[in-house]
Amino acid sequence: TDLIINDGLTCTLTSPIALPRASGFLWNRKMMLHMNARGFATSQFMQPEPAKYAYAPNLEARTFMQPEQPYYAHHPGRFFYLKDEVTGEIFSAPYEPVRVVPDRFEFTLSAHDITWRIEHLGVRIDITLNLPVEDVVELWEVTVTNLTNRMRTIGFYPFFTIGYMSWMNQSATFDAGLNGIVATCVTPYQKVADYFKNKDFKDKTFFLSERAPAGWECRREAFEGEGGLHNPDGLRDGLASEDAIYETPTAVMKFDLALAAGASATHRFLFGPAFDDAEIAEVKARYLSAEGFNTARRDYQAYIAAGAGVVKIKTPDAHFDQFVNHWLARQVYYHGDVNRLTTDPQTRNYLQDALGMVYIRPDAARIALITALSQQHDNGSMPDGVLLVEGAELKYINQVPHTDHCVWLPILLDAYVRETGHYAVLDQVVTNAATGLSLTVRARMTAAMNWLLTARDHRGLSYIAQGDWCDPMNMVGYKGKGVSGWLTLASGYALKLWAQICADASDESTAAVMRKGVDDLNAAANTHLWDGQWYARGITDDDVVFGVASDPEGRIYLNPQTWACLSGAASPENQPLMMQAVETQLETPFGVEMLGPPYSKMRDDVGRVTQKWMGSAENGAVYNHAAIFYIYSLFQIGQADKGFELLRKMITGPDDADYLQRGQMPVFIPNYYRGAFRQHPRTAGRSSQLFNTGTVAWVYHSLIDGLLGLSGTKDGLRLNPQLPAHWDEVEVTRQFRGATFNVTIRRGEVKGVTCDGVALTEPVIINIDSGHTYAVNVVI
Ligand code: CEZ
Repeated sequence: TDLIINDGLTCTLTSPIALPRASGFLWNRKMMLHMNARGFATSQFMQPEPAKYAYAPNLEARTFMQPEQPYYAHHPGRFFYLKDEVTGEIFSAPYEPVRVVPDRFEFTLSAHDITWRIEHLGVRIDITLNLPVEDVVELWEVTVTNLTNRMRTIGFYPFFTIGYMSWMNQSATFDAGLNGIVATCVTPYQKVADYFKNKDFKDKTFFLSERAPAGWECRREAFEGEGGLHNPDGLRDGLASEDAIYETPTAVMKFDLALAAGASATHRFLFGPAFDDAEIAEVKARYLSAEGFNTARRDYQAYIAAGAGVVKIKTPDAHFDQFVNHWLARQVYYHGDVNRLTTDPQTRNYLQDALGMVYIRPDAARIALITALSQQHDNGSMPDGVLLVEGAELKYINQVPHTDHCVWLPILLDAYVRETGHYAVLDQVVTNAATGLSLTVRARMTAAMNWLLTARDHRGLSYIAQGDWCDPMNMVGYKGKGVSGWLTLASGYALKLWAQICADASDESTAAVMRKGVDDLNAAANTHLWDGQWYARGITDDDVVFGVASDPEGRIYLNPQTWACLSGAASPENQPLMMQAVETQLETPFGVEMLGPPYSKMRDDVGRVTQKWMGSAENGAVYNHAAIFYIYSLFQIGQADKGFELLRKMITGPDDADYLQRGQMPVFIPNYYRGAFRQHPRTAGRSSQLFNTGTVAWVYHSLIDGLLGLSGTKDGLRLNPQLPAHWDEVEVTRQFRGATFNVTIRRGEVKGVTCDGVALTEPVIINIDSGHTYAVNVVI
């Protein structure tokens, strides 16, 4: 039935109703737009904290994207009503608010734009949405074409919702000079201090047209009238061209199109926030023309192309290739280049997003590492968030003490030095501006690892405070005694990586200390957390071990098993036991769940995670971030078949049944698919649609170090592919340290590696000549 047509460069959804939450996203350095196939939108821009320019129709708490983002009839969106002025029939593109299923519906995502082609009543509407690289403005181009062979008179009504801007002051008017509707508000506040903070805010929302409209309306209620959004009075009675004066603003314009047979008309619009009319006029001058749109598109394509990543693949699984070749790097780049559009990213997110950047723009990864280290506390611990702009503050979750942030430092640094060979970074001096302490990266790393070693209890297990990687695991250790099994093992892995980096950098003495630390951590975990078939998740303030066979809920958690493989705590005898337990208790057709069975009620010695809906997010969803840790670890222990099987499940499709169940297009990996497969199969697999996730950095990392096995070492490129058994041949183009490697991996009798025709004794290519293209054959 071809619900989704995926040709790699573009991905098209052909129904407005089969996947009602299907979505794509565009971003630039100052804004992000999450666009739903039916026309609903969630957008934010930075000033410098996240803000909106299109609001809900009622006063809302400050919220941006949510998992399984709920939409409703009046949800903010961008819509185009069309009316056949002869018959009076109406419909709206892309689909909302009229909800007439058109004769043809195509919602198409590419790396740099979002387009629709809608056909109905003998009219075609082609809609293109672009963002520029620098400014906060949406660029909309709409072409209406008469598909019949008679003359048509069409009323064309772009309808951009503005919503309830402010209870203090809101209005909107048509500005003939700008040729657009400008809504104005005062961001609500009460504290005097906020007046001074807010006074430079972009409190205007503009909707500009390139052509002069025949009519307009700024009042939401008047436009909708008694007919409502599905059949607004404004379309029946004509637009009144009235201002909104402390009435909820909207932006509707009317254009009378007289189209001969086959003729079309193109309209361009701008939508966005501004400080004042002068700024709107500037944005208008820059963009609102065919040339302005074209320049913006070219620049934006170049921006996206700069994030292309370091591998292109051809495997027996074309659907997998399309995701890896066209979409994966883009999502990694989004995270790493704009830090999820926050001014105080969680330290662990910041460092893992930078892990992805190692393969996209290694310089940016290094800068992130240095920025994070420059905010390290003098005792070696890391703050909960990294402040990125002057005046930023730690907010929300970053006010809750978590103990894992140091773990992510060596994970990032290891990937960075192996990819770039730039070990000199270890000697870079980093000064903490707040405390004045100057130390080398090397010293700061060791201090962070030593902090992990000291923040442990009498058993040698790591304190959890109010959370570790799992944010909502906030009540295991809030009294100061509870410990995290995962963090104990993750600390082991972190120290193991740091030991290796030190050894590679000829610092054997630190390496030895770190290896001893790893042994201690692993021994403590094996003594106190091994439960017979798997590792426990932790021990509460009241000394209750949890995540164990005797627990009716939360019996097994994925993360401790994963990191026991990474740290080396899990013996080769125990690994298969754990894998078996994971397979029978956590695997689902949509991937592997992060704990099971999900909690059905509050466990107040575990915390908020147990209050989330079962199978959603950390309470036993297929939480892809945890799943990809597991996958990475499987490749590390040579379990390529299971590793690939689970990796492949992160991408939806290509069969319709899977698309329908998950509701997600195969263009990004969401933070979770619903779990609780064994309790609630009806909803299992449903996508969160949330594209903020540490998953994607680790997907890249897993491709490089695992599946494709084309990882950096100190001296060169190591070839250690781990293909699933059902793959016989793979071709990869790998960029590495300035050189290009065309690698063919195939199964064969005589194993070994040749490089430019020469057989290698070790599977490592050294003395790499940047600029050279190598031909590499690997027989496995
Ligand atoms: O946030 C993510 C965090 O950004 O959850 C991960 C954590 O490692 C990331 O740092 C696992 O807990 O309830 C909560 O506070 C949740 O923890 C969410 O905020 C969660 C969201 O799903 C955002 O992706």
